[in-house]
Amino acid sequence: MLDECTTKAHQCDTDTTTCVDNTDDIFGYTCPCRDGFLKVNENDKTCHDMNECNPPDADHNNHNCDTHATCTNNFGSFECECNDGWKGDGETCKNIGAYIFLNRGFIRVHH
Ligand SMILES: [Ca+2]
Repeated sequence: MLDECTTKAHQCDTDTTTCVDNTDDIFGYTCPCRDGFLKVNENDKTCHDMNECNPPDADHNNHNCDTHATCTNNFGSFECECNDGWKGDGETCKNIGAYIFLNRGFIRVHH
């Protein structure tokens, strides 16, 4: 069996796909997309960045930003950042006023 993936004889784009050897056949391999990438055509050996913030369809609507966060697309992933007046990691944003109220007694203000 020829394993194009380990012999580097494949044409998969290593930035956006992973090479998977076709074990059913002497020749052949596929290039499934890495997470966060999509193919235009089934047999493409290159994938394109998925814009998680503005997904092409409901199946890819998988960003997990808080409703009070801004989603920013980047190559292979995306980022969530809480909007002004909100605080958190972007996946969960709390109103700053409520945050201070809930934590009174041991208020720590992060900048
Ligand atoms: Ca992306």
